[in-house]
Amino acid sequence: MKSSKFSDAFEEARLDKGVDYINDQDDPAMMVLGHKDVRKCAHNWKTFQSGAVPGRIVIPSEVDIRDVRQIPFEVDPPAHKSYRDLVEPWFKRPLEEVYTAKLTQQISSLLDEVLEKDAVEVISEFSLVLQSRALTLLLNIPYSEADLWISWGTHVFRSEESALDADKANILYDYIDEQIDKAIENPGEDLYSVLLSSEVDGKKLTKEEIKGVMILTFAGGRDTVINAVTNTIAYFAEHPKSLQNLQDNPEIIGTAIEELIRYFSPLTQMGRVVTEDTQVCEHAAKADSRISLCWASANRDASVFENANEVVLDRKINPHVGFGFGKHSCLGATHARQILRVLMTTLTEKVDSMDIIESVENIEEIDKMKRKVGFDSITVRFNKK
Ligand code: EMZ
Repeated sequence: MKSSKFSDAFEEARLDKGVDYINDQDDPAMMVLGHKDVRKCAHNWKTFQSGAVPGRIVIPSEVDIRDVRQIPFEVDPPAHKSYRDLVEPWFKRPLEEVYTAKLTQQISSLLDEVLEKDAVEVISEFSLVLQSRALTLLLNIPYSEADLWISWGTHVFRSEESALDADKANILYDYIDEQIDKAIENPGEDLYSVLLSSEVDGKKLTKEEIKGVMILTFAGGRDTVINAVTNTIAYFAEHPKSLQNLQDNPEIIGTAIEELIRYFSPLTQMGRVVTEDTQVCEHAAKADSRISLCWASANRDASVFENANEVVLDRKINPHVGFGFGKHSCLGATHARQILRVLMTTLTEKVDSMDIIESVENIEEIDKMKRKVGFDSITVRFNKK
């Protein structure tokens, strides 16, 4: 089977009941699987809240490794809007010309590096490096800071030993505390300083709130972006004609980005906590229980997507939920899309073909749920034009 094939792990349950149940650290969740139901529940923030105990809406739950609330991710309206309005313009900067030019320069020189090697382990030598360097642009801090983040590995909360590693999480929390203190002493034009000088509803943000925004920025776009980049490389390695197609028809790059996000669904699901006894497609959901909005399942719903299990790079209508849906849709989506756009463009310019030498799949496993999200390792030869 092709390395870049990602099958639909949820089809049977979606067609059969529309939901499925998983246990996660004794805090079970009812997974909502159909596209329409996922969007309906995401829209209904009153009944399905994000502002529960910090970490509880994440699956696997992070309540044991985190007590800082991620902002605006774990806040409900109306406070959510004030925070979101504050950070939104900053997270739209990736659309600016200077930002794109810097990102292009970063990705282009990284590709030049891997093109000189015989074989490249894509995650450690390419995607992790790319994500970390690009994050310096999003934070507007010196490029050299990326080296430290690269040393942290793919996931800021997960390690080889544990899916939820409190010691590892503490490295990030201490680092962010330090950076906030540095910015207080010596303000600059970086995200920390911008947040320190901002007000929400007439009040200065507290250090705790700033930490909440920063943890989200570091954690939310880490493994998700790394997987999206790695999976994109795997896809074009195995579909050279598609790479050629992008080169001949660069106008399809926009739809190609959306299609690859739909197909890979870098984030499988996100939870919500139920605030009152209710029903989700005729299944009871009790107050204070958890549901999950399963983006990966909704993105393969055949009643919405024709040939849902195929990658159709020029798919015209693509209401995917790969970046979530509703008020909490991904804050980092502009940055992520721009990374994929620059990556694809640069690949078409510099790379003739790519050969996968070996790959080990990364299967996300929670209770009985098993889903391929990317690779644990994938070695590729990049061939120059
Ligand atoms: C949280 C989450 C946000 C969570 C969009 O998703 O991403 C996960 O990778 C983190 O572990 O804390 O930020």
